[in-house]
Amino acid sequence: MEKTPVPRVGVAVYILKGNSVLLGRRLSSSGDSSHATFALPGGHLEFGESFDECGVREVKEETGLDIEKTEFLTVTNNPFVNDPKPSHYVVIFMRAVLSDPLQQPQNLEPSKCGGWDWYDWDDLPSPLFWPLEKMIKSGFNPFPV
Ligand code: 8DG
Ligand code: MG
Ligand code: MG
Repeated sequence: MEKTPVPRVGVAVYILKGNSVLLGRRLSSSGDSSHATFALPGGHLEFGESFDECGVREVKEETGLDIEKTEFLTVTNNPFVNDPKPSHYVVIFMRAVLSDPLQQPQNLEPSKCGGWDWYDWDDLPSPLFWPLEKMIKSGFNPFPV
């Protein structure tokens, strides 16, 4: 029998450096709505993990970067029900800063990401992953006021 699909929890991290954030181009199956769009580092919350632990772990696994001062920002509900492989994520957005401001990101999961780079908040690349596009268009800003 087919398993009933359920929403999963994602954690995505805005790493802030000056006026910039770290984004990478997602590589997924073509037809998937996120393919080739720019997204934040992040991934799935594991059993027993805190949001902070998940953010720190995913950033380290995907970019090699060490982050600190992780803070919860907001949560969004993201159904990807029209994708070829439908999914649904409740996504926790965090912000953080680099432990060592001189540390450079590495592309540690080249099958999932085309590479990481810093992008000025006022000049973000396109196309953004739609959950990001949507939250930014609604006026969301991850920088401390
Ligand atoms: P894992 O095996 O390392 O745990 O997972 P992953 O391969 O790193 O997962 P992911 O796709 O990067 O993140 C999980 C889901 O979170 C993703 O499929 C959809 C949702 N998500 C958003 N916005 C963002 C975002 O900006 N970045 C990331 N990484 N995930 C996001 O809705
Ligand atoms: Mg990951
Ligand atoms: Mg990821």
